[in-house]
Amino acid sequence: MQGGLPTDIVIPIMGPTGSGKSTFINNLVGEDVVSVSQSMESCTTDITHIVVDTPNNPFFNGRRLIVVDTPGFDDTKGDDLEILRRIALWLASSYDAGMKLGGVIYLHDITQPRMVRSTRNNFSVFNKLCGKDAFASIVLGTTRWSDISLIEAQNHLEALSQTVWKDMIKRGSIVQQVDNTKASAWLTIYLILGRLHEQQGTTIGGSLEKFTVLKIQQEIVNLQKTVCSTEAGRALRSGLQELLVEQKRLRDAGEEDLDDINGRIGKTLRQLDDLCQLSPSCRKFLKIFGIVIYL
Ligand SMILES: Nc1nc2c(ncn2[C@@H]2O[C@H](COP(=O)(O)OP(=O)(O)OP(=O)(O)O)[C@@H](O)[C@H]2O)c(=O)[nH]1
Ligand SMILES: [Mg+2]
Repeated sequence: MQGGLPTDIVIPIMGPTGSGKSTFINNLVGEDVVSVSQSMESCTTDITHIVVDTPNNPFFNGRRLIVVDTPGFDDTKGDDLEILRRIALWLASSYDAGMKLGGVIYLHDITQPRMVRSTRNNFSVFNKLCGKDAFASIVLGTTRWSDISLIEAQNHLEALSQTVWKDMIKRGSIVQQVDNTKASAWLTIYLILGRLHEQQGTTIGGSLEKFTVLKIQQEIVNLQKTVCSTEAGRALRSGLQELLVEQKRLRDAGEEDLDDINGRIGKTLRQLDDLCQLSPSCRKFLKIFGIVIYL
């Protein structure tokens, strides 16, 4: 990102399509700075950073706050690898430029009765992208509480906390209800800043020395890995594997119209090929899946 300062505090907003990431940012800023979806279609396609005016208080100590709007991984369009590549490169280059990550906000729509496959995939990639050491700097924010009954929302939250979120919560992730208001958005930011101070034993206003580093940042910048061979890249490849299994199942069942599934596999493979240009191990991976011959 151009114009980044080493004193900036960066907080990416992640989560599935429609979970309210762009809405959160607009609430934080107090005006519509990023576009919000009017339907279930995914809306944000580019990674956008927004420099937010920060209050003159000891939480910020004159530092700028930069929130990052990200596209949700959502395998309905098969663009997940490309999205991951862009998010990973953005995170890596900001880390390389010395910008500091305060933590990450992951938003989840609480009206969802269960984790649908795309949401589960999304969370699995997110989880790997962050790495266990960063879990304590993550807010798992739940949105749209007013859209269903309180008891229903509480049941959904309980189910999440007992399953997919369990490990992250055990390792310190903060679970927070995020309402569609400015106050709620700011409270969520303050929770992250408070956690940063807590982690290094300083009081609010004290100088911050240590910041959050995500696993993918370490992997790419410190270990010079390509995106494809990172843990998160591996999680996405397992999505491809699922498609391949489905393709086989359809073929075994005598299904003749395989255009849709073949199209999705072809698109994913092309993205993977593009993503892995520099990585011999990924080329090997493509060869192992000689299934390309079915296309
Ligand atoms: N009732 C309610 N609606 C919300 C809330 N947050 C978001 N929405 C609505 O949900 C829809 C999707 O919100 P977005 O902010 O575009 O979601 P997003 O996570 O940015 O989605 P992508 O950009 O597609 O990844 C919009 O119609 C919002 O008005 C919330 O807390 N409560
Ligand atoms: Mg959006």
